[in-house]
Amino acid sequence: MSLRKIIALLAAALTAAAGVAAYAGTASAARQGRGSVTMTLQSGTLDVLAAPCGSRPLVVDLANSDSKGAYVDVFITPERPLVTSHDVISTYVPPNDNVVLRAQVTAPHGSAGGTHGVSLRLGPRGPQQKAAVTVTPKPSGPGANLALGGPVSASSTHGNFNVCGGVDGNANSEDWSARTGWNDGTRAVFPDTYTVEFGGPQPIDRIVLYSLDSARYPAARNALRDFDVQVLGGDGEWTTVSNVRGNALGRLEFPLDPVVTAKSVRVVALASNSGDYSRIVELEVYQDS
Ligand SMILES: [Ca+2]
Repeated sequence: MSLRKIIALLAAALTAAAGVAAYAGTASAARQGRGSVTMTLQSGTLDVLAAPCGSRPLVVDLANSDSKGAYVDVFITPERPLVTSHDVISTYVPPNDNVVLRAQVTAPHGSAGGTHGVSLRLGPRGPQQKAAVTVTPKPSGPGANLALGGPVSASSTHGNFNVCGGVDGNANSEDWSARTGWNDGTRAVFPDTYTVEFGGPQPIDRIVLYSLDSARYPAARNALRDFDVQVLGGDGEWTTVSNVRGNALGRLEFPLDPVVTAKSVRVVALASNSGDYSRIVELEVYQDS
């Protein structure tokens, strides 16, 4: 945490203790025209997938043009079925500086497609902005990637990564630094598992695994080396559909013939080429027919 943030939190705590309305400074500054905090939505549109890993952040920039710091509240009101990570975000904006806020927008699994608004208001009576959020239902049926958006779980996840990274629809290893992958959290300890569920038995006929393979992090030194691909059948038993040993490729495809009915697919990582972590850029499970 930066010194500025620590000071801001301490100041916010003191203000709260003194019973001072957190937004008073801003509203009054705006009225008096001596500089104030302005709110800018970084993008007025957002696409979310109606799945556990399908949420996306609304990014709000608060800029203070005054020579005095200000405490502000941003009130966030989503239209149904949208859910936001916060109803209100309170923050200190230092003088002549800006603060970036993020509120995660989620459409619950099973939501219908459509466009819905999220309104953001600076202070209880301040200026309002609206973001348009387009909800896409989770794909199903022939040709669908059933893994997209999860739900997904892992034996562990490194603190710099998100378990959703392996089912976020981005299979490009060049985006690894943007956290589009899963990295386990137990260094040099194996096995590690990464599991995606389908919410019920589904016929599946192809699994595609993207392990880390970029110009900077080539597969021969970073991809999963030894791993098993397993499916969970309707009987609750895990079955291994492929044993991979000595892999040095970034992308591997596992056709299932005949078609398998599975509730879940998991990768059990036994060793990686780097020797430290298991890394999956994307796991895809297809229902082709
Ligand atoms: Ca990904």
